Amino acid sequence: MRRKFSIVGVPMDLGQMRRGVDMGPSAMRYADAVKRLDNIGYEVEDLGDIHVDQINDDLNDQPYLRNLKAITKAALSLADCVDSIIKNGRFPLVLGGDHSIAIGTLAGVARHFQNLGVIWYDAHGDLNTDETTPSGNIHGMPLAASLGFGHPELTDVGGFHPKVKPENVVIIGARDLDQAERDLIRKHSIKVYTMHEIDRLGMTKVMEETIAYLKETTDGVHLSLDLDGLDPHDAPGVGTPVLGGISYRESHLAMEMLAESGLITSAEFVEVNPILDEKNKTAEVAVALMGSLFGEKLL
Ligand code: HAR
Ligand code: MN
Ligand code: MN
Ligand code: MN
Repeated sequence: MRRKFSIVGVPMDLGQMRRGVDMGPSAMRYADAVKRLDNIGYEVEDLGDIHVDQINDDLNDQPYLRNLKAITKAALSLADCVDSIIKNGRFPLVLGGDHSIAIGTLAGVARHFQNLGVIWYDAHGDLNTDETTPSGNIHGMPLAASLGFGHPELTDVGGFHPKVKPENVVIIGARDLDQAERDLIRKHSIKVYTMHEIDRLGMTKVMEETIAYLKETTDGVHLSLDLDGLDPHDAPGVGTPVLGGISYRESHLAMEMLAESGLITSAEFVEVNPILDEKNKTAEVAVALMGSLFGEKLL
């Protein structure tokens, strides 16, 4: 793993309807994200936040793609930022913001890999398009967009698509999938560990299989960790909580196994909403998981 980190925040809340998730980057900084990595022994720089327009003026024009313009504009800035972080030989760590930001992160990361792997740690598939979305919220679309499915303004951020191939994606923690998302998963044989497989196999086996699967064919792996992948008891500060999620300890185990694998080449932590949180608990959980992901040991 690269030894030098660059942190960038994306104060984005336009991909969904609940305000406050734009304060996620501040909440994770307040929970000492920088110090956590510094203590492990990395050189860390905090680049501050990407600019996000604070207007919702396309709300009524685009009911199936709310705030499309502001979201794609921020995605392009983020892609350029992530691109230059990697060019500088550093590890990009992106703090969200709602999950729509992954479109920009992956647009930046994918310029550097022929066969990028993606671990999508989430209660949701985020595999909707403007034609299937039940909500019009773009945070339900970023994985589809990165696979090249959906509106061209989302799929072609950065000027190319797809950013990732279906066979290089692993979804972990899914428990709230729309029918069109299920159809897309089957059609493209995307590997998914739903809560059923996590219960049945245990997180150790799930991560062993995930790591072995991605190791085969990928030349880099991006971790996109939506805090709602965790159970709402452990991560209450999220806009779309779903009961029956991955526990705090299982999540640490997953991160520790990823650290051991040395596979992860970029990461983002998204959907932390401090307004909905209990005393910044969810941001603290996110930062604790960063600790494990980047090699912190208990002993
Ligand atoms: N599938 C639903 C939709 O498309 C809900 C998506 C909620 N997404 C997130 N990100 N919180 O995972 O609107
Ligand atoms: Mn706002
Ligand atoms: Mn998500
Ligand atoms: Mn989610």
